[in-house]
Amino acid sequence: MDRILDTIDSPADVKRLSIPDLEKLAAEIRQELITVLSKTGGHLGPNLGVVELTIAMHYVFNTPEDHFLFDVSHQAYVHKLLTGRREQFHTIRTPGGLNGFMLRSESPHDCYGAGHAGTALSAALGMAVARDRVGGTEHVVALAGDAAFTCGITYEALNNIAHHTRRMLVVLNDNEWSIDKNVGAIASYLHKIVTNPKYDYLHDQAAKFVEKIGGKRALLMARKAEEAAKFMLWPSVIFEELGLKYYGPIDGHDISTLIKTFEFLKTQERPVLLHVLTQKGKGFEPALQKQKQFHGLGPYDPETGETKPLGRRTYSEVFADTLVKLASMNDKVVAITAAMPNGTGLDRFRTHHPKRYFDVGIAEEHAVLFAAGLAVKGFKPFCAIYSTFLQRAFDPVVHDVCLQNLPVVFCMDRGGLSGDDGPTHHGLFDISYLRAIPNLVHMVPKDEDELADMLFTAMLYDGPIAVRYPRGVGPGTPVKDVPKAISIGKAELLQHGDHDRVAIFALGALIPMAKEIALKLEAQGYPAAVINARFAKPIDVEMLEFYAGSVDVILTLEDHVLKGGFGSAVLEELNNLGIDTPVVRIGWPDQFIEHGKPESLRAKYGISAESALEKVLARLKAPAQRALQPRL
Ligand SMILES: Cc1ncc(C[n+]2csc(CCOP(=O)(O)OP(=O)(O)O)c2C)c(N)n1
Repeated sequence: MDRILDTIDSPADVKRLSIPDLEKLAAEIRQELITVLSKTGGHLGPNLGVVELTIAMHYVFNTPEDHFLFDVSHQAYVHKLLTGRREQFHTIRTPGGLNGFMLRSESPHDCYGAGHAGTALSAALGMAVARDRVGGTEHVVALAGDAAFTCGITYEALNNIAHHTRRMLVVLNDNEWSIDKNVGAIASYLHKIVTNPKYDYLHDQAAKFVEKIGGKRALLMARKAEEAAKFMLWPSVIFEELGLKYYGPIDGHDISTLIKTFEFLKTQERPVLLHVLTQKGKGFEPALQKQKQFHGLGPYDPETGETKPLGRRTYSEVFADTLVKLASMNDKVVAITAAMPNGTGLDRFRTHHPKRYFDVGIAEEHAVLFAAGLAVKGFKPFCAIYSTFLQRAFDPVVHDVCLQNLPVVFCMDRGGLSGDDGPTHHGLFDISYLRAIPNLVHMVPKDEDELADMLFTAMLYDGPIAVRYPRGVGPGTPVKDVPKAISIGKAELLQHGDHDRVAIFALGALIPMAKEIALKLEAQGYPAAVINARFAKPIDVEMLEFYAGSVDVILTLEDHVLKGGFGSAVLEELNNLGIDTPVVRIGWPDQFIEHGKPESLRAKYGISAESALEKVLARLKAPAQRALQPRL
């Protein structure tokens, strides 16, 4: 049977459809999402929840002239399907294919890219103010989930909106879920609105009204709608007090009501917030049953929703299991997550130590400040925040934790390339941004067992300390029952000979690559030592000095940008020592890396044994260009 979806090449095609056809389109989009994502993986639950909402937005507004901003933008797949990307949709999140988030370079309909939460309202306000300045007529619509309202910056925007623009629409997509169940006072507050017995009455009135005016001319409708809006309006203190007219809550799966409501709101000359209720995972039973998993996942069976087990424990799981153990040893240990209990593994910790577990919402700055306060009072907070999201808390890390030398542990999951999520989620900057901060120690484990040792070391250490570990599974090294402490700033010599010509200092996940390079160098007559650097700060200066004085080339390997990274730290130390042994650095170049499979991205950008070998051999074979300088 012909699909309506196959006739949608742009939002103009959506506008031509009748309500029954729009409903049919919604069902087809759901099926498309379930089928395609079963192969590519992705944010299925959030997108199943916004199908009708996105259709209605495109029915009423006109992108790209009007602007849609989706908070995080993990729920923008439907928008992609309706804005000329239907034929490429099967490539989503695959190498060279569509990105899983909004991307300005991907389409004129993506006016604003995102991947981190809480950005939509502020950016939308900027666009609305810019429009007002030049007398534009376009609409700016920011769609944000209920969890975005746990982000501080969302309130920083709300604090400004009414003062700076008369026309902007905020759509609060309330499904009561973040990735886990949404938490905190705001979540309870929204829940109170939608469960208030008065709501049913108001909703009925609104629905009746919308029914009555259906089909009348737009102007008349707008005027009547204004009247009827009294019924829809819920005197919600928080948004109204902040100067936004509040409407709702309305059923986010009722296309007809959504369209009529947007048509009315479009006429409003004031900032408004529309509260829409949706169901995350709607239309796919496994996604409704397993909300957390289906927020975002890899490939699954499109019939049953079953996923393939990974076989080994992930780094996140090893982290969480170790922390459970440490908390049993030390009653000062507490764990903090910023809305990522599942992703960080801390849901396991919550099961064992519920009173020592804190989910603070999508609030990384607050998480770090909260940890600082706990540390002041003698607790040992382990702050589990992905490398990419800790960027948001840079100032509290500097100003509150490190400046006061507080014993907070930063556990940075997804340190390194994140793969198919792409540039918003790669954790490629943390060594650079943390290495510059006095007092902070930065560690990188080579395997699961060393991660456990590093967490134990962090528990004992009386100061700020960070550990980064990669996404997914590690090499499968068994974890000892009892972890051991590692000396701060001491590297581990993994293999060496009597006449090494090269010293390879590698960090974390790149140790196997270091061993492969050493084998290849050996085969060409250049024996090489392999060092597990362990620390990006402080680096093992003694080991570095020893090898710099005896080998011809030093090679550094890191899953991190070269600028300011581990290799840069090595160069700085050599410079301090007055040693000019040539250094070949392998790491990510000075550009944002697209999404893709880690192996192919590494090959493309030269983070490979072959590329390292070529560069090292070129150095070894080049005529000596250096004279050893006396030590200063
Ligand atoms: C700064 C930041 N922290 C954490 C995340 C991880 N994250 C992605 S989506 C999400 C939950 C979003 O929930 P909500 O906004 O309610 O949208 P829904 O998925 O429920 O539609 C979180 C915590 C992020 N993207 N950005």
